[in-house]
Amino acid sequence: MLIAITLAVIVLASLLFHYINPWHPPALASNWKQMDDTLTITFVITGIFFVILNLFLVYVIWRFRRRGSKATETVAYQPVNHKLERWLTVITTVGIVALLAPGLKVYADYVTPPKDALEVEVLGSQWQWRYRFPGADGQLGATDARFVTASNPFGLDPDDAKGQDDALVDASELHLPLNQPVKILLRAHDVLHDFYVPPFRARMNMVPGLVTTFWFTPTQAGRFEAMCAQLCGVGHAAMRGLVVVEEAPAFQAWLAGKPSFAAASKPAPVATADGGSSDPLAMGLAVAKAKACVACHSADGSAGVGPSWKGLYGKTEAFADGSKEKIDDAVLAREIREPAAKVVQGFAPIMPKSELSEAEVTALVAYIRSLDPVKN
Ligand SMILES: [Cu+2]
Repeated sequence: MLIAITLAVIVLASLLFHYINPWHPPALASNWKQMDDTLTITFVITGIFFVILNLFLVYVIWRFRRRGSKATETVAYQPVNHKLERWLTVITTVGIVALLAPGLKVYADYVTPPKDALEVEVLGSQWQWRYRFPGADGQLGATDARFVTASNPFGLDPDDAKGQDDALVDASELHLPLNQPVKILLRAHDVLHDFYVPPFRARMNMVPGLVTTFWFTPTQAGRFEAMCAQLCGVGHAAMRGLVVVEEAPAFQAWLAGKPSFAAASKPAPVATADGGSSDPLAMGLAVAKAKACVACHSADGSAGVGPSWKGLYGKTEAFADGSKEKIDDAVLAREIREPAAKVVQGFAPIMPKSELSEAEVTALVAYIRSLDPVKN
């Protein structure tokens, strides 16, 4: 009887929780209301069966409980009941079809973009986002893993004419035009990632060696957080991006400020996320953001995957090999260039090597030094 009461309480509590719980998905900001509808269908069907089956069990436990110490009822032995089996088969089939069919239909729509969709490539790597738009020719250039270098993170084929005008966004912020269908092409450098913007109800795994795709139309202007939805390593939680949906003219103005592949591959002074700045501190901060250093190193002393930069400069730091060093320009520059050479004690040797130019290293070191005005 205790089991029957417990089951009844679980059913009641589940229903109650559903109606009063404070967690709801964020407001829909894309065309994919079908995603919500599919979830609702699944939820309603499984919810109805959950309630019916559990209450049936409660009834059976109560109805056929043992009465008194000398129970006389005998149990009927009925190994086969074709009629019941037929009914269960039919009901289960209908239930499974109702659960699966809407999802198949929506998925087919989800990977079939309209013809006028704007193509955008999203490139994931540990632990940052990059984006690429086709240039005036409307076509993305060919890529290959063998072309990937620090100065060509997208791995664009230097000999492909179509790629020369591709606009490259070497930062985590992506802008998209409002009410324009967008075809997202996803690639990953290293491990599985997953580009996910919850209000768009759209996401897809990014698989090294493959290009995966989906489409959506942003229907609300605003700023939406993008996150990686595959556990992709120790910096996973910091793998965040931003999608800014705005009117077409504002989007075009933003896109016009992004360098083409041809321009980016010319030996330029310094390519920074803010489009180039002569202020070394601003440049250092821009480098820190563009190279995703800030994903692991905080500037305010809060704990992160790597040592915080606040108070780091001038400090005597212990290293995993047992040595101690005072953090100065030379040590910082070495750590940036060869992160695996010496690792600060208490931290995992996981910092990826990102080849920065001399000017970028100098700017980054100046920025880190500036975070400690006392010792500066
Ligand atoms: Cu990731």
